[in-house]
Formats: sequence, C-alpha cells, structure tokens
Amino acid sequence: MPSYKVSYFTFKGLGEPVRFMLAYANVDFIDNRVEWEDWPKLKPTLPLGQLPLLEIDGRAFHHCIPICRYLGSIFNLTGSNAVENYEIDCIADTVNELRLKIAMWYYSYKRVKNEKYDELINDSIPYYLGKIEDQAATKDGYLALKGKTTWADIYAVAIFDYIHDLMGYDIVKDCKNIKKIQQKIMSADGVKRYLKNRPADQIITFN
Ligand SMILES: N[C@@H](CCC(=O)N[C@@H](CS)C(=O)NCC(=O)O)C(=O)O
Repeated sequence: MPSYKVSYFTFKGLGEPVRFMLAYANVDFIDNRVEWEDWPKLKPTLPLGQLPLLEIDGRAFHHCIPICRYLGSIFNLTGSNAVENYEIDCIADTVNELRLKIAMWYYSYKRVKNEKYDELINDSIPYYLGKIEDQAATKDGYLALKGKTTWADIYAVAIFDYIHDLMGYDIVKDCKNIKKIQQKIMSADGVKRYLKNRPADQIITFN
C-alpha cells in the first residue's frame, strides 16, 4: 500500500476534497495540518508556493482539482470515455466557480465592509446552485454520471462542506438532489470514519 500524505492548512478549504477522496477510497493517509506560523518555512519548498499538496510515496502532486482527478483515476472514480470525463470536469469546474465567488467574498469583501453579500445570496449562489441541482436531478443521485460515483461528486460534497463554514449556513439545504449525493458520500464507510475523527477547524485568513 503506498503512503499518502496530505498537507493543507488547519481548516477545510481546498485540502478537504483531497482528504475526502482518500477517505472515500478507504486508504490511510497522514493528515498534515500546517499551522500558520510554520507556513513561511514550508511555502518556498512547494511547486507553486501553495497548498494543498499530496505526497504519494514521496512524489508530490499539487492543484486541488488535478489531484482529485488523478486520485479518481487510481480509485476508479472516472468516466469510461472522453465525453464522460469531460462531463466530470465540467461539473467540478462549475462547483469551483461557485466556491471562488464565495471565497472571494469571505476573504476580501466580508473582512472589509461586509459588502457584496446581497449579490452573493440573491444572484451568484442561486444561479450556480440551480444549475448544479438541475444537473443532479437528471443524474438520479449523482452529479456527473448517472449510476456512478465519480471524483466530481466527492469533490463537490467536500467543497459544499467548506462553503457551509464560510457562509455560516448550509447553502444546499433545499436542494434535494444535491442532498442525496451529499448523504451518499458522507455515509460511505471511509468518509464516516474520517468525519468522526476530523479535527475542529481553525479558520485563518490570508490578509
Ligand atoms: N490552484 C491551486 C490554488 C491553491 C491555493 O490558492 N492555495 C491557497 C490556500 S486555499 C494557499 O496556499 N494560500 C497561501 C499562499 O498562497 O501563500 C489549487 O487549486 O490547489
């Protein structure tokens, strides 16, 4: 069994999809939660000076979505042809766009003047959630491929879990199809075990 080590900060963020992927696949991994005071020393050693970083037997992988895609290919959580893989990429990108809008608000506008909140909750969130929920409705309890869990389902569930922390409420609470996916991923044995032992977040900011 290869050794897996995930390095990320002490909160969910972009580390959580990587942690969820490994948990879902039932593999043991070192959950290296980097404290803010240790960051300046670690940063220059990283491929782009950013986290998350995944090490598999010492080989480093970076960029959250490519890591999830790569793990998806190892753990049979990809499509079976180029079009299916395109569908998976597309939905992951849509979830990432929503995440970016919310993170931008949380880490900049909210800190400054609590600006842009109305735009976020009246426009961006319903817009993206509507698209994702509609797609999930056509896939019968999956996000990208009907009848098959893919890495994008796991990525999305982990990102929604992170967004819950940023927004202070569950933005998908009324999305019954996204909820189905969430329930399926969160109740997988490995994820359940991970969640039971998951350390409490210590949110930090990058200002
Ligand atoms: N494209 C990268 C972005 C990674 C990224 O923005 N990481 C942030 C935390 S979420 C970071 O390391 N910030 C600290 C810094 O840049 O010094 C990915 O998707 O993994």
